[in-house]
Amino acid sequence: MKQRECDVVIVGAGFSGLYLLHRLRGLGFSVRVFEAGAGVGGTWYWNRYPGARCDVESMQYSYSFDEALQQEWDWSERFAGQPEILEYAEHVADRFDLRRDIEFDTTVKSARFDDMTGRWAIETETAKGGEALIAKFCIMATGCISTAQIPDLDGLSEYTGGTYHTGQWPHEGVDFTGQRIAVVGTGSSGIQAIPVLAAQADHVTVFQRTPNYSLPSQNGPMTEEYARQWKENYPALREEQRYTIKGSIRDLNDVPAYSVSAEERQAVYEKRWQIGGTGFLGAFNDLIVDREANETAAEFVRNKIRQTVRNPQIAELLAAKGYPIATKRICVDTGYFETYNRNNVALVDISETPIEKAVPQGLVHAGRTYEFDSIVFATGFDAMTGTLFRIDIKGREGRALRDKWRDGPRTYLGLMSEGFPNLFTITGPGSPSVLSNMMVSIEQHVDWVTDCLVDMRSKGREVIEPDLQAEDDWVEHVNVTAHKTLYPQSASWYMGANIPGKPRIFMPYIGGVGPYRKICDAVVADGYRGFRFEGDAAKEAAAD
Ligand code: FAD
Ligand code: N01
Repeated sequence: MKQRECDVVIVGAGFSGLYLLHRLRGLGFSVRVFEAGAGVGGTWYWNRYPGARCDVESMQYSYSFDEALQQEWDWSERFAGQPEILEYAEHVADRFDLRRDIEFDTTVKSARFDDMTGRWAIETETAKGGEALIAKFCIMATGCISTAQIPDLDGLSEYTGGTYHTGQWPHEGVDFTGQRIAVVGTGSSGIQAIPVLAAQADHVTVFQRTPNYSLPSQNGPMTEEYARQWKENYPALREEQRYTIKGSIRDLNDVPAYSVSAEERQAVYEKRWQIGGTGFLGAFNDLIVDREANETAAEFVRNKIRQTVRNPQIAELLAAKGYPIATKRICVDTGYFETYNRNNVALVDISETPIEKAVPQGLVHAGRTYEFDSIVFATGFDAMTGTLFRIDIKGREGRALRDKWRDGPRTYLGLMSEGFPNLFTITGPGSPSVLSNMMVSIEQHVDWVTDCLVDMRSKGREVIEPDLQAEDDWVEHVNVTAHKTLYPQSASWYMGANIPGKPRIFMPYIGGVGPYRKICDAVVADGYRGFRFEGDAAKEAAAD
């Protein structure tokens, strides 16, 4: 294997990797990006299932780092669909000439820290072989929900029809016309895909393990006026976004649910329902901390389902119960519940009895064999840690990341883990990441990391690593903060509950995007409190 060297290796060319490359290259670092896919865009490259769409408004789910970019790009809808977001990622890659430093169809298999040299040895794999590369810094821009999860069903390899996962959708699309199809899973992906699949296929059978709360997007074409309002005020609005709790500007009603009458509460929910999107959850300020308050929102959504779905038994099966609304990732849909009024859609409740097995002609559940031409798995991802664990990451003294994180991820600020010097994670566990508008969280992490690398270079510092105590304190803080909310009460992928055997730990940081940013900034202002450095002491003294 030939060996090259560079300052920074970035793994992943989604929105995190692209912005990292742009910033670091502009600052004079030598950078290589490795991307398993054949193109840029990450999530939006892989998740091409019909109906895939963003649920953060387009004007907010976009980069803020370049004023000309945000002025020149026009979004066609209030909530952009996957093809348009992918087009945007491709535009960014071309506009900033990023592709020349990205190696596509290249999977990073291992990253090992060499204690003697203080460098990372990275090994890649391609169809033609692989390569070893030495880098001072390694940045995992590998995404939080990028490793698709297909259930380990007995007999699946003998099934003779087509099988698809929403997160690994064929680029050429799939024509389901005239087919009987199964959809397994009713999370955000399933809920987006089912109405579109039902319009195309002959028949759709949905296998539902847990019903989900879903809000209507009320999506529509972007109006010129709305886009203009944003574009004229982008700098101020972007700054405001950065200090919000969710990374999005939403109308938050800062009063508790029970501070108003039942009628008024209904009216508040109804108004937000009609506006559409996740703004519904801003109806009252205690919905994620007070179970009774939460129940008022949950029951409102259930009643909407009961009003929409004609068959009362199906409506009751679809109405989520037993866990608070928003504690599993809230879904946003276009005509999801209405789809169950179609003659060609059936719902199978598998909450009590799991799918037994696959057979050559379909799936067996509760003793009945269902025949399908295709099965669509909308069964989610091994989130937050799964993608990192698929890379053989070894830190000081050969310690494996998967061993260190055996009982749950351990990071300082979601940025680094003790024992793994010069290894950063963008939107890693322990940061707001998946609880936020991720564009805002991505930009904040990329800026923090690149500023850190510039600071180290100016001071002659070679190695950065968090202190164990700082990390332990942060892990504790992340945990305590989560348990002040209702989130840990549901079996969500935030808790690792969708993967058999995964530790049940609330992985993202729920303290909010703005407060978290302030913490990260204060750490820097305090001389990178909680981190230690190795390097050129003389140069450092001169720089200070
Ligand atoms: P990703 O986009 O996941 O990119 C990571 C890249 O790393 C991938 O291309 C992957 O191939 C590559 N990679 C991973 N491991 C390796 C390896 N070992 N070697 C080489 N390459 C590797 N967020 C929101 O804020 N709002 C939304 O509405 C929203 N909608 C979503 C809808 C879907 C269907 C999904 C799945 C996610 C959604 N998200 C949303 C989250 C979304 O993942 C982020 O918004 C954002 O796109 C993440 O960008 P990223 O670059 O950090 O990661
Ligand atoms: O995955 P999920 P997803 N047998 O894990 C079921 C983002 N996203 O791809 O709830 C039967 O949410 C599982 O059941 P249960 C967003 O962050 C955003 O839909 O575990 N069923 C569940 O119903 C989202 O949260 C958008 O009981 C099984 C479903 O499969 C994240 O990506 C759109 C099963 C998986 O739901 C992941 O969403 C799409 C089994 N063995 C995605 N295993 C937006 O609109 C799992 N399930 C922004």
